[in-house]
Amino acid sequence: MNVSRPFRLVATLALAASFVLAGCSDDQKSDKADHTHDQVEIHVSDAWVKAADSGMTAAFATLENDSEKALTITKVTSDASSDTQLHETVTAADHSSMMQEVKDGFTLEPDRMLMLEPGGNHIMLMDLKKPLLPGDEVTFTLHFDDGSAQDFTAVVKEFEGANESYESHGKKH
Ligand SMILES: [Cu+2]
Repeated sequence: MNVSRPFRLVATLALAASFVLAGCSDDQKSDKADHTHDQVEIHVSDAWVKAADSGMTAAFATLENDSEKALTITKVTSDASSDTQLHETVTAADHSSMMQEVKDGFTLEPDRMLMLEPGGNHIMLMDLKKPLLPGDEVTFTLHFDDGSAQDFTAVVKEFEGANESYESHGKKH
């Protein structure tokens, strides 16, 4: 199946990366820091958005911090929505899950991955400007706490799961 392949590849690379890191010398680390100075520091893969006609939807991706320092994503913006938020899924006292905005953003430690996925952390598009149809591409900009920013593109897909949580979430706003 096509969809599962990139995910498996990323997971395998991440395992390999953490294994190599354990034996990494200081020289190699400083080389890498110089090398990535002016380059993309978050590696984004498997980026997609749940198709929706209007209102809210969510975007998901695998983010990997390729730099040597912790990076905090303070906000995400997109042309597709007038209001875009970073959300986490938490378990309430009654064991139901609900989503809420992450006020402090997402922090990625060096060489760590952040999975944005249905039922977990995600990017919430609060107010779509136009319908997002399967196959459309949406550009997002990640804004970091040091003032830098990075774009990535996500493809729109049909997704049947997680409808209930998105709807209950919407009533809170
Ligand atoms: Cu949400």
